[in-house]
Amino acid sequence: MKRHAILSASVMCVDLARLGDEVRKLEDAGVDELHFDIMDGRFVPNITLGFPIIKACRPMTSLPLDVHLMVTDPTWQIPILAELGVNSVSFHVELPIDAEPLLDEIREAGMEPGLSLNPATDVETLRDLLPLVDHILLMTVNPGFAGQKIVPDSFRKAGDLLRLVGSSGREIVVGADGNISLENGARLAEAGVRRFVLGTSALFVEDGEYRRSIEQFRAAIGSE
Ligand code: S6P
Ligand code: MG
Repeated sequence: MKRHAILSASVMCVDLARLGDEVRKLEDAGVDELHFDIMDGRFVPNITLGFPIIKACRPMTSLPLDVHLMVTDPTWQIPILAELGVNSVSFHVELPIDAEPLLDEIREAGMEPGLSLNPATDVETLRDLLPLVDHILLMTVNPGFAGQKIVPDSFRKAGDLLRLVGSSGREIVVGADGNISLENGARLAEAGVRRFVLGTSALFVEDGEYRRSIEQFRAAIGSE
């Protein structure tokens, strides 16, 4: 039976000068949620989106808003994200912080808690935290920039991660982020990935036909 994959549009790839039009176009095209990359120039060597962009988007759409925090100190951001109407949040498991209370705080604030994992990080680092998360974001490129090439080991790693999640007995959505093209998406879907962050590889392509891109992507990964 075909399952519905969650297609998440990466807002850092839209034409920010036309933010309102872009968000409406993405919703009409059938994306399932919007993905916001928040960076601090320290955890990754770049700075992209921030709170004002999320605030501007919230009243424009009923789509869920997912925030991917690539920052060294996510702790103070959680109440702000909740206030902005964000639906799900992930922060990086590599951070030298106590993840448990932060995951609890995200849930208590009414958002779905998640963890993100860099390409070099072993999936085993997630094991003890699985009871506390609703979703995991597997980075298939080193975070910081759109338009990179997938780290080839990502396919093996996706399989390992899906097996680890399966052993937890919990319903945890595994997503992938970075160079999610039709071909890479299809291979990751086969491994069991269910959420795909779409950027310049499959959605923000030259013709700007978002609806067609979404249909093509769903067909490539066998999503209803
Ligand atoms: C990268 C960020 C991502 C990108 C997305 C771009 O650090 O977390 O969400 O926006 O990966 O996609 P693409 O297809 O250009 O790699
Ligand atoms: Mg991201």
